[in-house]
Amino acid sequence: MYKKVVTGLVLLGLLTLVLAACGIRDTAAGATNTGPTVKMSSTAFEVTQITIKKGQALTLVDDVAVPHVIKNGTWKGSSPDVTKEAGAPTVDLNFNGVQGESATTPPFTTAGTYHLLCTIHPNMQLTVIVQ
Ligand SMILES: [Cu+2]
Repeated sequence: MYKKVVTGLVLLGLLTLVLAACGIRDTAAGATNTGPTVKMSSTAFEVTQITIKKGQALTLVDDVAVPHVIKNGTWKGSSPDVTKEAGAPTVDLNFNGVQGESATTPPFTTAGTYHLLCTIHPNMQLTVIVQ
């Protein structure tokens, strides 16, 4: 009887160690490939320009219940020009008007200056400087 209880406690201890080790590994994996976050209001990005490091991605968060369609390009007057610069990742993110919705671009792997726009809202654009 005593032996069974001791064996049970030892097994429980081992299980705890294994679970703790897994928890640590999960946290480390989740920390990779992060980059800054830019929020969006109903018709604009919260900043007009952001600087990131080579290899980082950009996470966009819709702060309001308004849809946005984010692509490579700039507004030319009242027309969206969705030309993608050389070296830029292809960005094509759809926000469906759900407050708090977020989406992440592919990583920016080449240093340079790039432009993103929202095809719905005139002059809603963001300059991304990759260093
Ligand atoms: Cu928009």
